[in-house]
Amino acid sequence: MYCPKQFFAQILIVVASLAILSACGAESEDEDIDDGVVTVAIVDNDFEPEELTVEVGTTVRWVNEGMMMHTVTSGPDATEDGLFDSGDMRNGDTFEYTFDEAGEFPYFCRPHPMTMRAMVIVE
Ligand SMILES: [Cu+2]
Repeated sequence: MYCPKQFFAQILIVVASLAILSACGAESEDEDIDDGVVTVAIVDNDFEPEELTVEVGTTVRWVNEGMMMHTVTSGPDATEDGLFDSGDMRNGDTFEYTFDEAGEFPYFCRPHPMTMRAMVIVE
């Protein structure tokens, strides 16, 4: 027998399930690798991961997840070499750089040069 109330309840369940599924889908966009872009997290006070190996042509995206201000500044031994510099990054800010040549690319954070040093290795 056709029961409109039951039919309506089933529609509600389907709609609710779709809403839950799409919410999960949105969360999973924050993966480490997304469209060939590799993400490095900046926290207080560290780069995660500190050493990252990527292929030539990869874009690395740094995301400041910390509450303090940080920078992504290229150079060995916390000495700027001028290849890249994010400028001041506050919580939620991002910076991207595409590595078009193989090599080792050390970088650091200008406000925290003693503790925040990391490296991108491009192969
Ligand atoms: Cu810092």
